[in-house]
Amino acid sequence: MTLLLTGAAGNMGTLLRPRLVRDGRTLRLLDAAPLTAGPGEQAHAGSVTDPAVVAAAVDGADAVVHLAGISGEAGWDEIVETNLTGTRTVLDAAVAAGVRTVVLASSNHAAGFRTRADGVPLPATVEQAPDTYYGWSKAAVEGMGRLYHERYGLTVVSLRIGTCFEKPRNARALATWLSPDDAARLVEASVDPDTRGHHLVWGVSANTRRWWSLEEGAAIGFHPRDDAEVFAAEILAGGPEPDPAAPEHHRVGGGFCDLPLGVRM
Ligand code: 15L
Repeated sequence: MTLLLTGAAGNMGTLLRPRLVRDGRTLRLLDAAPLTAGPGEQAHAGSVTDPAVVAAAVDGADAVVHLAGISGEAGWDEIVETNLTGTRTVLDAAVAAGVRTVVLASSNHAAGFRTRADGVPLPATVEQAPDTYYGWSKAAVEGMGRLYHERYGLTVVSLRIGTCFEKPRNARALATWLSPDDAARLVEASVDPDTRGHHLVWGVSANTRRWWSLEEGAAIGFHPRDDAEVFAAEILAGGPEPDPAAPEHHRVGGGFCDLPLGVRM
């Protein structure tokens, strides 16, 4: 089985690589930034907006995990070029190469203005409400995934990823954290040959303070095991409990909802 990771040198790519390498699998890595392939890996250099580069990387792949993109607020042109043109290039190449499954890294910020008032647990299919140009680009990526599924029968799993770092870093992330191990479980469930069709799933761990639904993930076999609560004492450091009614904790996108539009973070 050959699995292509775009954006393999980025934050999530770096966390996922060692967790996705296994016997019988070639992990193909694509990034514009330099990469050194380890055992079981193959490196491809270049941009996801370059059709020739992407076609070569996708050739022979069974599934693509498309992580490449700008991962926070930025100027309009760079967001459109990298996140939208990049995703279109990857989807076109996947269809041309007969790839079975494309996993799209969306973000909670596609629905950043949704709140606890929209449902607890909040369905992964809750209507989009982007909080930034970045969140809007992820909403568009989800729509593009749906388009390519409907047109070409490609299996597409869009992941509304929460906060994926080695450890949660603030009180909000006690609810929104996606542990690296759970991120790998989510990718494995998404690329499993039994997962077919179109799916929209929250990328979140089994956090005690989670308020986003795990139901859609469970439907494709994603069963997270980690809980950010083990870091709660360290993060809250004896301070007050976070107020779920405060905007940071009430809105899906937290502080992104107040960022100036188009300004790189
Ligand atoms: C995201 O989409 C970002 O890529 C990441 O850096 C975090 O800010 C995350 O959302 C979050 O909401 O915590």
